[in-house]
Amino acid sequence: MADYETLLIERHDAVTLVRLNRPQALNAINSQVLADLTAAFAAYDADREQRCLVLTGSEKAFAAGADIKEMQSKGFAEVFGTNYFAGWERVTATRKPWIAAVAGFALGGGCELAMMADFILAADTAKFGQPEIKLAVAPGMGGSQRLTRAVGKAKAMEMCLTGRMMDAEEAERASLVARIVPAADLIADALKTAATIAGMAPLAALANKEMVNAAFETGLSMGLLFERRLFHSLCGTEDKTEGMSAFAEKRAGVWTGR
Ligand code: CO8
Repeated sequence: MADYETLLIERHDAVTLVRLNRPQALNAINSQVLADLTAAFAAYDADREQRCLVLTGSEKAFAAGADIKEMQSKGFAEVFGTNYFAGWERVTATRKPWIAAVAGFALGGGCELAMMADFILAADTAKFGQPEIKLAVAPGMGGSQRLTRAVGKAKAMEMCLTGRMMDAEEAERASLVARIVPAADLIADALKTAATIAGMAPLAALANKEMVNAAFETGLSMGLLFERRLFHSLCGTEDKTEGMSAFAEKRAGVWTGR
């Protein structure tokens, strides 16, 4: 397993656990974090043994934003000229499932990174926000788009314009997170949830992820067609034959990934 300057990686059978590890900066996301996450997610996607990934931070902070100290001296010419922080598509292009397990602060780029996940599990200590306006800037890693799609215009607009934080309960009510978990149980719960996903037929996991994501990218009729065609495709897999036989024979399916 590769070593990363800003990440700690553990393997739990078919689940990869990635911890952001810049405690001195509350896991603020700098260019090195982006490079490390890009490499770690590519390695996960390419590893046939790994079936689900959990991304987490510390008890105090998932990530308190993009690194303000890195951005402090950068002007327009530099950030526009270098397309600063433009590599996130390589993280969101991850084909296999991944979960963000959020405790403490998920602010600015931290909230935006969590929203890149397939879903968020929140500790009861989680706090979400897009406080960039207080720095006289705005979200830049997808927050204005993903937060609005997740919670709707009114709440997203209020969050972005006031910079206020949303606690875990409000985030669950607003459908930003899938579930709230007691902080002490967050990692165990996330690993268990990930193990459940890792136990599914691999091609079905890819297809389920692709079709739910299509709901954000397409209109309803194209989305429904895409879903049906992917369903049809899964009917060509060995695992579908096995899954339906196993159900009829009252036993657990054994997957080959074909
Ligand atoms: N960047 C750099 N350092 C940070 C950050 C950050 N985002 N957040 C915290 N730190 C550092 C602090 O400077 C401090 O370092 P030091 O000990 O050297 O002074 C250390 O982490 C601990 O932080 P605090 O002492 O402030 O801890 P508190 O518990 O008092 O406060 C808070 C916690 C409320 C989370 C506070 O740290 C805070 O407000 N942080 C900044 C939150 C923020 O504004 N985030 C948004 C940043 S902008 C952004 O994310 C833009 C994303 C899009 C970029 C796209 C480019 C194209």
